[in-house]
Amino acid sequence: MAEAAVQSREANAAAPERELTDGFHLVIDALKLNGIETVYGVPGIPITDLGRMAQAAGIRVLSFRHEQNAGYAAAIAGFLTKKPGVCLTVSAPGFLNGLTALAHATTNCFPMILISGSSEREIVDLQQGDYEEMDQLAIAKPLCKAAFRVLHAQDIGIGLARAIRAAVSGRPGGVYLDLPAKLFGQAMDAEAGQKSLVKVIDPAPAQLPAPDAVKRALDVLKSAKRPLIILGKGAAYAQADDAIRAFVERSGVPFLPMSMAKGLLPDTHPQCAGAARSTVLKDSDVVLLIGARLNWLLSHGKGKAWGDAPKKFIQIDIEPKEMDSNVEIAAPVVGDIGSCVSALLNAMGGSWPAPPADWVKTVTSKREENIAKMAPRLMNNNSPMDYHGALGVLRTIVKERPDAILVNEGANTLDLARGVIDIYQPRKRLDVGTWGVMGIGMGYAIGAAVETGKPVLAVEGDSAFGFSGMEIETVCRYKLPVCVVIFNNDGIYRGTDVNSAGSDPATTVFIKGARYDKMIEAFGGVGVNATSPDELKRAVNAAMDSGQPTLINAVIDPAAGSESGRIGNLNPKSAVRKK
Ligand code: ADP
Ligand code: TPW
Ligand code: MG
Repeated sequence: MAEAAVQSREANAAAPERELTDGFHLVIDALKLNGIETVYGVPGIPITDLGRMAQAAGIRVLSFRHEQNAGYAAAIAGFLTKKPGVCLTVSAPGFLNGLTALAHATTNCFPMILISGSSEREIVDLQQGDYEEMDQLAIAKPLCKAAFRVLHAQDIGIGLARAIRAAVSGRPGGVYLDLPAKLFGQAMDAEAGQKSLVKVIDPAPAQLPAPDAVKRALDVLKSAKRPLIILGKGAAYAQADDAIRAFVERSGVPFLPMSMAKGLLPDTHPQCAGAARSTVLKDSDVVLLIGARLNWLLSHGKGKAWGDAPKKFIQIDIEPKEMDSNVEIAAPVVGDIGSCVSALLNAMGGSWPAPPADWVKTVTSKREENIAKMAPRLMNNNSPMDYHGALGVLRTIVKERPDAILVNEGANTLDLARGVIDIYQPRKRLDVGTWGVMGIGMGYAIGAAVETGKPVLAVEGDSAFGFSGMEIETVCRYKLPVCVVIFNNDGIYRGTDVNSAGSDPATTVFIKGARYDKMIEAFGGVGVNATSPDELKRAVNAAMDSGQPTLINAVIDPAAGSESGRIGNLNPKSAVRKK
């Protein structure tokens, strides 16, 4: 090795005019050429210097405390920007830590690239026990949209180009890029290296729907007596906000936003059916899905939640295989949402009939009734707080600060916040997504603050927060405007369970009266213990005004929640154990 280095130095000396580049620099140049300005990761062999050099070259490199959180930051960066979020990890264990986030990105249709360093191929393939040995490419493959490995410096440009295009084109998703340690030090002629880079042209080409499909969709919609539009997070991702709003308003049809589509049109919009969800699902006769899948979150488009009335579905999605995934789609419209919605708008022509007035009235009055029922509960000033008292305060704060981004996870903390806190602008609510995963909290908060520069309010169950809690050091280190509110009910779902068989605590309870606010003080952030809605309001407003990293321990009555929040029905029932 040393001999080879000496020889190559001598070769350089013999031809001093020949400038060299190497794998490190080519990766950085390729990222910059493609407008990737931020990388989320954890340093270590073999990518420590890559991070250093990337930072020196002007890329923002954010170092996390755990790769999963860096990966979640990259995933949400992809959702917010339509550019792949990049996560950089070390080999085997770091790679595996990042892989959960990559799978999450794929499942949620967010564009993301996980770049992992890896060990020597020759040793890995012969299973000779290299440092952090693992066949990472094989492991990543089933969990992402595409997986590539680059062995030669001259292929870095094309490798990254493929990764970018795979992540953002068609249905977006996660891509794995494997960079073995040896690649980084490989030298090549600088000019040839520069030429080998690829700037991806039109990475996510528009996909226009067929005119026939557009006509069929409008015919079905026009035939409806009780139409409904469901907006999903694909619609939020598409950034076709004006076209979507124009289409929904022109149609006059009640709309139901899925959780991360809230704010495309404000939740307070007169057509919003969010507070009449069960009524519109049950009683609608034609349902137009825009960037939403008929998965478990929509009860697979059938069964009790959808009632007995026969239904016709119209579906707009970029992924043709999504059609008929659960039920027959009467009018599939395949294309990108911006193009599809614009095509629908154009084809609607000058006069489009309003939906039947009795249906609109039914939906509106159900909505008003439910909102009125909820209102007094949101105004209570109980101490310790219940969920509604605490959320009533946060609802007002978000109303007053509609450009703040809300991150939300937990069970009761998630389900109740989703219903109570109105969202007014697109892509302002980020949550557990398709898997209902715990642990996205601090990664999403950091990614959102970094990518948008907007203040972030993270509303976290005490259990949910625990999955990523160490990243409050990261929040403080980068001085991000993140306010974390922990709904501390001493446990998972409730803090009241008792172990009847021994002295260990019950499986769902945590330390009583824990003071999470003290954690952030260790890192110079602001910690507040809030025992009433009034105290909570003061603390959150102060945090949002100052932009200082803040963690508020909101003391919630341990008896206030319910098992699994709103999805307790998904728990399997024991055949022998009586509850
Ligand atoms: P939700 O959970 O909000 O219901 P899903 O994640 O189930 O949303 O659905 C999102 C859908 O949006 C996916 O089927 C995906 O293929 C689709 N999608 C994502 N981006 C686009 C786009 N730009 N154009 C069309 N469809 C898209
Ligand atoms: C990666 C299972 C769903 S919700 C939840 C867990 C552990 C925590 C609920 O308690 P929390 O909220 O956050 O305190 P609250 O208000 O109801 O008390 N592991 C992963 N994902 C999931 N979804 C779980 C476990 C779960
Ligand atoms: Mg809890």
